Amino acid sequence: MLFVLMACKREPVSYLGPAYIAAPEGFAVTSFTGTPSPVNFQTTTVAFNATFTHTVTYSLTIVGQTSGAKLVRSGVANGITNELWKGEMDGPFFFRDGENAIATLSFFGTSLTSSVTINITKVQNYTTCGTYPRFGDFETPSKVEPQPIPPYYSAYWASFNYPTPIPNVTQGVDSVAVDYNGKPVPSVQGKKYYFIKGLGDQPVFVSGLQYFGSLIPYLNADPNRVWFNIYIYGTGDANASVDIEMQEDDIDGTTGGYQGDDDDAMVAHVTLNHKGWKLFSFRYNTLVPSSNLPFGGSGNHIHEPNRIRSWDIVLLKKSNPNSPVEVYFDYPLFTLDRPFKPCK
Ligand SMILES: [Ca+2]
Ligand SMILES: [Ca+2]
Repeated sequence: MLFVLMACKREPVSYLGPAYIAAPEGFAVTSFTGTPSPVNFQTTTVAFNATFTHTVTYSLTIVGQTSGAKLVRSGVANGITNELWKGEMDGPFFFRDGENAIATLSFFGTSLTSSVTINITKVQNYTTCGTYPRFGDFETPSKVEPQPIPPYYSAYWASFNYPTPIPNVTQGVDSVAVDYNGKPVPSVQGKKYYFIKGLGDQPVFVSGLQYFGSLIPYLNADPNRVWFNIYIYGTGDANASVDIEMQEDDIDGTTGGYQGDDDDAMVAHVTLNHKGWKLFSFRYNTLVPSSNLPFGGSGNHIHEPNRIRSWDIVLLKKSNPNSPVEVYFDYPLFTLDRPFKPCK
């Protein structure tokens, strides 16, 4: 086998630019494996190995058959040796527990492909990548949505439309929502996400959701090091926007906890004019103090991420008070020193 590969290397190949080598006539994949399958990414890693008859530009594309999650790696070689996959993905969509992922080798200059199937029993636990608001994957609706008996609110999440409903607003956990354009909203992580939609009863404000569980351990005190990340689905409607408000218990505050008229709410303004799911990441020092004096605009204006005690995501109508708006979001996570990227 070694002799054959070496002999083949001497064959003429088509160079189409410095990084592209097309497969010559007679090109073949002589082996391709991805092991182990099934795989539990919380305890192990998949290794891909393959041999080709010739050195060629190849791509290894892994696609989750339920999630649509995708990872692509490319190279120029006559095979791949212990190419490790820890379950990470390129785009916003996460791989899912229980799904099959098909890994396909494709090559420059030929339609030939070769595939193997990896069954994922468990995806990685990405909550270990940072400080994770409890139940922030929204996979357990009873831990997020108000309950029909006291204490009304869930343990960590409070809907602004409960217990007093806001007219013309619906919000909660979903997995099969359809947006105002008639398009199904796919799940980006796991099977569920949170949504807020409607016209509300005010010109700008529609509704919101608050996380008020303790962020334990408290976040790092350096606003240059702390990032907030969240996946948000947009429909391209520039009328739709959200304010993400981090509520601090300022160091000079007069009363314990966050007081809207005495402490900072540090805000990220996000216009939802993108389409589909997108990961947004904000460095904490880029957030701006709220301009709303009784609601976070009267603090010390010092970024104190270690003093965040709660945060809100608030849906707003940015330009047209008569047009209803919508937002879908999932997997908020605070990270240190870098934006969230599926980690090891
Ligand atoms: Ca989720
Ligand atoms: Ca402050």
